[in-house]
Amino acid sequence: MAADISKFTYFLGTALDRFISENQKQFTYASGELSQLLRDISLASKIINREISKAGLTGIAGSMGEDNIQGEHQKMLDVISEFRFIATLRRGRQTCGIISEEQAGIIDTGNHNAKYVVAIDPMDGSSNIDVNVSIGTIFSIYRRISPLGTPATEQDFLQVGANLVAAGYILYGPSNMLVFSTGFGVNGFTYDPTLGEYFLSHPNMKFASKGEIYSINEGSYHSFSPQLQYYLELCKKRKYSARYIGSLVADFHRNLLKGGIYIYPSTKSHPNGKLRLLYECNALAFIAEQAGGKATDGKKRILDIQPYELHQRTPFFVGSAEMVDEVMEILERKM
Ligand code: AHM
Ligand code: MG
Repeated sequence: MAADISKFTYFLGTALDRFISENQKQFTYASGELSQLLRDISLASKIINREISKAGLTGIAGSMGEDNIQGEHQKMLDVISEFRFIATLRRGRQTCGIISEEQAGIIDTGNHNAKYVVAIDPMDGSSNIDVNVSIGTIFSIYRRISPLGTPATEQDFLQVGANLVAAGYILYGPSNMLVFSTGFGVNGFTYDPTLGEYFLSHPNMKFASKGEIYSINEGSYHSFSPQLQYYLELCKKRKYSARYIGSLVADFHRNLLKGGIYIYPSTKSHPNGKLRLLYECNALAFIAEQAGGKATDGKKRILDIQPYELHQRTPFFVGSAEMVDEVMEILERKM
């Protein structure tokens, strides 16, 4: 009789590389370039994961002592992650241009014959780096509009989110995860650092239609609209759990797995909220919709917003469909 080894081992799912090759038909233009681009993103994420895992020892957990182009405090890992992504995408040769949270203009990769542009927040939630709390990377991939053989233009990036070819995030948490969609549902891959590979661990991820978690920085309660304050009181009356890591990727990921809503609203001082449309909200809105959830700016679908500038901000309501619908209905009330 064959020995039963199931007690001593665990099942390893499909490796990312195999998943990509087996699902080539799910890549809108299926000529191999987008597959290679996703492989490049996964490679950069492994390098960044390696840097993060020893950040406290190598002295890269702190600040740069400078602000980025948006006037926000820059951490060393913000800069290192951006460097790694740009270098990997440049070498991968599938991207003609990149925009990033850390730089004002388009980064020309020199690969002018490439078909894709990437909008990326290389290190999101960077205020959590110093305290060893989960952080993430968010990426959006568009097919360029400008002609092949020329540098990427602003118009390549100023496309509605509905045009996304693929998007996803990497969560650097207790384990490292890559979650992405090419428009055929959402799949999550967990990194095995001993093998240096991502394996499919969360196939066909779905938002529950409603949940009992709300994620918002309630410290700013007094600068929210009366309608939003009313919704938050409702959440409390219903004894929903308040969960806010302050790392968008981690908050979004938890709500995706458990059901819930993440809100970064407009405030009196920041009428467009804080989060950026092109490299934060669009990608997560795409994932949310592919997982059966919803994402709006409080009035309209995020993926329908026509961008007019690269670093445009938007209020953001994302998560379980019924929760997003309910808050939208409340926001319309006269109070
Ligand atoms: P960042 O891209 O500069 O890190 O800012 C985005 C982060 C999100 O991850 C997080 O949800 C939010 O900012 C937290 O902001 P706040 O501290 O205002 O609640
Ligand atoms: Mg960010």
